[in-house]
Amino acid sequence: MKLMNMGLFLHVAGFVVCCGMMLHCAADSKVHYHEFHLTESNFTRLCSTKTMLTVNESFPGPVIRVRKGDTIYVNIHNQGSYGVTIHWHGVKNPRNPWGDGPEYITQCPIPPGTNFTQEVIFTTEEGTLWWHAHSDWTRATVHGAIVVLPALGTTYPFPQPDAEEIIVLASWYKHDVMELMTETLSRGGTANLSDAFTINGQPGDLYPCSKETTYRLMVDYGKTYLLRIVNAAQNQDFFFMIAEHNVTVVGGDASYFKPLTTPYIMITPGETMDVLVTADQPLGEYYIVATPYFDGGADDYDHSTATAIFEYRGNYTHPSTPSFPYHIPAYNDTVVASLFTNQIRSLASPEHPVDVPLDVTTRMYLVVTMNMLPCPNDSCAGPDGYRIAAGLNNKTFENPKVDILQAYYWNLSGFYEPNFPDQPLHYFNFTSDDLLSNNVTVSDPGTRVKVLNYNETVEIVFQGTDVMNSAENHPIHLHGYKFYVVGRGQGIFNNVTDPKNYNLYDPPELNTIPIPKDGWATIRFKASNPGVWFMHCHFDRHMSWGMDTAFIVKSGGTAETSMKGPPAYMPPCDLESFLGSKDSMLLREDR
Ligand SMILES: [Cu+2]
Repeated sequence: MKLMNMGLFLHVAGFVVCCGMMLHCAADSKVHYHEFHLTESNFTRLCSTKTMLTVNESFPGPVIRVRKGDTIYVNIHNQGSYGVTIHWHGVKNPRNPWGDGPEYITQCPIPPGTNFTQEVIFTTEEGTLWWHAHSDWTRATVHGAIVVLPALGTTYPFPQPDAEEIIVLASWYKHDVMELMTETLSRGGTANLSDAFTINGQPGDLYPCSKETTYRLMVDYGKTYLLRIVNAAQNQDFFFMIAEHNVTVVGGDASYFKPLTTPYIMITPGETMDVLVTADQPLGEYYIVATPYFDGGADDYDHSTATAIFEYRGNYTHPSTPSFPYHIPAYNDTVVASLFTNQIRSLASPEHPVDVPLDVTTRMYLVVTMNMLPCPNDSCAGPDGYRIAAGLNNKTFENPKVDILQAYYWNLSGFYEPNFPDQPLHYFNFTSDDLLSNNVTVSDPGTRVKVLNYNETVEIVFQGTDVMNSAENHPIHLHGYKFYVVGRGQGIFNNVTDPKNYNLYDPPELNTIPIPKDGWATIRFKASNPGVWFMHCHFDRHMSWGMDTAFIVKSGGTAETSMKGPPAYMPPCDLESFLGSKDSMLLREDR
């Protein structure tokens, strides 16, 4: 088996940092090397033990720490029993989609018993990001935080906190997640619910057999802590609160925000949030809670709540039960959830300016739907024996057999079609509650991508719908970019009146945005990162059901504006896929 090629290391030796348009990084940027060993090992939660895949036997996985502008090389050794890929969530990785990781988009899975080194290039990101498996539903157990500190010689745009803490929120399943997925997708019905949520790997006091291991954040009175919160849950938005303490949100998705002080945050899968909390309450123990925000109607959700403890050091009588937040929003309070999301603003300061595209050259209107697809003999577990699907503009994305990036780079035909539509074929009352007829519910499966010229300025309006009575928030995530969220609202987007209220002054710059239930959101970005970049709902079940597409961003005609070439070794795609293809360049064992 061919392993790492030395050419890559030679390449590293001659590495020249490319800082894009940002200053102050070239001189101090560093290159770091990491080894990720993916292995199956035993973990016990909720009184039951299971074997699960993790990186370096930790859950959550190891933390990657870099400074702004650094580059990392991560050698991923797959010692598990199925193919896996790793994605660097929120890292733009300019010109280098080869290191991005979503399976069948930028690479084929890393086969068991082999390794693959990814180059991950940090540029403008500063704050908290995360990495996770991007193959099937493996990310349930394969994920960890990325801390991007300010470049040397620069500081946070807020007072230096006394200490920092990473808080990773996740889902826990008693059963093997890959088996659950296989079963869900073969039945074609709804997905199994998680059995618990976790904070830094622990469910907390409200679950059986969990009290002894509840995560404790030890604090000193008077000190301020920076919490780097990651929502790594499979399918769940959370309200996150600390009893009797407000938090001040100062950043998210590795961007800075205007400080926003609030008793709660709503965080959606894929998002990160950096919040400050000052230990200014009477010495005691206070619950940290991550409790579901669920605004859907069609499927159920895990009603449980994860807790950790915000515990003051010092001499005092410890309570038998920590103080619990008494104003948790109702689980389905869309108003409160949107109120929070809509208040987030970019810092928009001289040190952290915004650069919102003003002249839009490509406009897309993407209707976000749950769908269904016919099933042989109507034998599936969805409505009328159909299988549950999902889509954008009624197109249900299907993974190709060879990843889109290699198919594009090597000019292999037959793996994708460059005809993803900019608009829905039919306009209808998207938020009506009677959208059950087959002409709106049945989608059109395929592997369709949208091709963009270099530096096009793109505006996408995402329109939430109630097709199949399945309106709910959808966290849409775009790889390879950060985008500005210039507008967000309820109901059907009005292309005359709503743009008048766009925020072009200080919109947040994010990589994941919750599209409100029965509402819309508008993003803008400049297509200045050539490559192949996935865009999908960050609820894993919706991603697997096809609420996805990919962008091919063409190169700009010069070396600096062109996609890099592939690394010397990429994980091989399934041999069968190449039958009939004369081009064997992908099977580059001999190169
Ligand atoms: Cu979704």
